[in-house]
Amino acid sequence: LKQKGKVIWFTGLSGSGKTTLASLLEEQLFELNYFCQILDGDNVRSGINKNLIFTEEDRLENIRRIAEVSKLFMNCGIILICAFISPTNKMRSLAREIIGDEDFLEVFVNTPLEVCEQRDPKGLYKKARKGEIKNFTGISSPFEQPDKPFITVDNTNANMEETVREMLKKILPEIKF
Ligand code: GGZ
Repeated sequence: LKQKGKVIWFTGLSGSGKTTLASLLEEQLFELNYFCQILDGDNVRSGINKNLIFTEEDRLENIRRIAEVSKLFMNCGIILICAFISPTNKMRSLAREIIGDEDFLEVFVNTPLEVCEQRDPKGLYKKARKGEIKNFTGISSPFEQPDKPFITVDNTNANMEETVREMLKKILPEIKF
């Protein structure tokens, strides 16, 4: 492999666009012959983290396991693309600590709550407003903005492909030997 293992860690609200950006980034990295793997709610919370819910304690455990698994893949030279809300500084610091500061590239998807709630692709915000989902990030559970992300993406009305191409320029020097 002509690459270094790294973790590209997306943080942001539900509906902010983390998964879309992660998939586009994966596509562009594959096109350049980089070997990568996406971890997100779909493949992690349905399997290895099936027993976890959305209390602060369980979210921290969710993030801890994801970071440990990421480290194992990363040590094989794989580029991990992780897309989790990871809402607090404590959770992101834990991930950074496990993975190692140099290999942890934090990408903040800074889509405002109003926009995420307007999009509401799965109707979750609506349910959260009605109290049908407890501890919903941004509504009844906190989201702390990261202090010094490696990259901040404001994709409120941007061309996502272009956003990812820009992102890739910053990421590539980090993952080449
Ligand atoms: C936030 C929730 C909740 C609550 C279910 N709060 O937009 P989605 O649906 O597809 O992605 C969200 C996903 C968040 O899981 P994470 O593992 O990323 O969260 S964390 O990092 O905080 O552990 C959302 C769905 O799960 N979902 N209930 N209460 N999002």
